[in-house]
Amino acid sequence: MIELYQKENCPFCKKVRDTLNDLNLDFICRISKDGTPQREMMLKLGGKAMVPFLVDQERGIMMYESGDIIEYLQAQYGAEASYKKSCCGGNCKCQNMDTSSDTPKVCPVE
Ligand SMILES: N[C@@H](CCC(=O)N[C@@H](CS)C(=O)NCC(=O)O)C(=O)O
Repeated sequence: MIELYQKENCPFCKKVRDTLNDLNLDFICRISKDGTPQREMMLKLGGKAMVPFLVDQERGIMMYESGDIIEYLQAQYGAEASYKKSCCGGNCKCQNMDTSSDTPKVCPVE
């Protein structure tokens, strides 16, 4: 699961949230306000008092900097998102997709 440590009114965080939404990625939104346990966890994991901070647990990735985060998300998940769009408009829960193929398989849930 992807976790985003963020603040609601932070423009850099909004850019990252928009990218996650564009890619149809589920994520856990952690509100990283001063004095919260989420903030403490972010400092423990990443060491910096800055948002956004992304944790991609499955891939063992932790990173700051919105530009780097967006680049990472697009490189890692962009092919999958465009495959889903070509398959069924991005609304299904396709599993085990072969994103290396240009020819979409038939969506298993449609
Ligand atoms: N270069 C960073 C800038 C991030 C940034 O300035 N974040 C502000 C919030 S908008 C911040 O973390 N301020 C300190 C804090 O909120 O703890 C990025 O693009 O992610």
